[in-house]
Amino acid sequence: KKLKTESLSMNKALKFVVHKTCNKARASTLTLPHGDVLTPVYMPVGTKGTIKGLTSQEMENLGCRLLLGNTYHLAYQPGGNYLEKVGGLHKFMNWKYNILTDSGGFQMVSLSKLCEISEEGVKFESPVDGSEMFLRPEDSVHNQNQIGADIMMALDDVVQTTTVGERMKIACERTVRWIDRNIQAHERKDVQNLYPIVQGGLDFDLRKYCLDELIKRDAPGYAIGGLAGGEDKQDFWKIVNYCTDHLPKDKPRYLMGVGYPDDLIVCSCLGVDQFDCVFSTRTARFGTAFTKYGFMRLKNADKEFDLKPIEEGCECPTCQRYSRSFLHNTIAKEETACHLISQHNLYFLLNLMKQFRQSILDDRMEEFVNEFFKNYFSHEK
Ligand code: PRF
Ligand code: ZN
Repeated sequence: KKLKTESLSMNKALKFVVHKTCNKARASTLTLPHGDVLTPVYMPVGTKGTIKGLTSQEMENLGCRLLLGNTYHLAYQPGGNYLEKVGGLHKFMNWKYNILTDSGGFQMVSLSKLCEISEEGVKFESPVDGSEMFLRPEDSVHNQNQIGADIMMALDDVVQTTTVGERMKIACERTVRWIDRNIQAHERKDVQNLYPIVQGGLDFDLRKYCLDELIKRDAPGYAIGGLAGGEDKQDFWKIVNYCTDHLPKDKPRYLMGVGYPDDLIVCSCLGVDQFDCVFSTRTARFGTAFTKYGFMRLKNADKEFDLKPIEEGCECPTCQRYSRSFLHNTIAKEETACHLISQHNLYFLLNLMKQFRQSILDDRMEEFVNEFFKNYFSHEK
């Protein structure tokens, strides 16, 4: 039976130019409808149309040119119809750069107790008011068309990474069956890009099957899903490496849900171009800051009278003005401290990717990576 697949790459909504490589790592420019994005890139997560605690203006000042929204949350609040009416999410949040929206697939894992999956789609029960939302691939794509994201994600069947056996196979095969429904439903191929998501857990044969099927659809870019869910690092790296070995070299690769500083470096070396994760801002709200010497717990007693910035030499707005002591003493009482630490952590990841990229362009990536790991696992503070 011949597959009736529509090509996704006929559009002009995405251009990807690789400027230079070092082994599998790439320094590229991803051109989207709302401007250029230099890759590898970390994409901050603003689930409901705001980055928790930061304004669009602050995100722009940090150098962010591509941020993430979530279809599931936006469909509830403020809703796809509403966003379409006001001219899309860009206008709604006054953001003139690019937006990527996740399909809602991940919520099958994060809200697994509140959802029911069938061949038709996924039924969610709202944790807020108990109301139901049915999300079929068609609904996810329609909502993302209304939101107006520059990059939309296909609805996939996501299961916990460490799942083995039949359920993992079903999820992988369903993700492949759903891809054509996602593509069919996409109404704005000339101005919005749809990325398929490679699933298959930790099983190389399932990954290969999924890769082959999705690559046939000739999409503008591809995501690697189903990782960062509690699996061993060794397994995680091998699957990332396997996927980047098989994905087209001339298209961007997005590793979903990965955002620890050391993982960004390793996976950029393995040829990943885009990352996202809520960890940087979530951990900031609990008082943990990223530094080149590893995580810093600002709540720890030794920070009480420590007048140094989070990281000496950091050029972020937080480190220009505030001390560890100030943050230590205000974390429990003030929203402000959470905002300031989030801002530092986002700057840290955006800047880390910028430095990594520059090291490729300057032919000194190996030195950069060596230096990063020497510091990151040292005992300094
Ligand atoms: N699929 C979708 N979103 C995701 C993931 C996925 O596999 C992950 C990886 N666990 C994070 N976000 N749709
Ligand atoms: Zn800083």
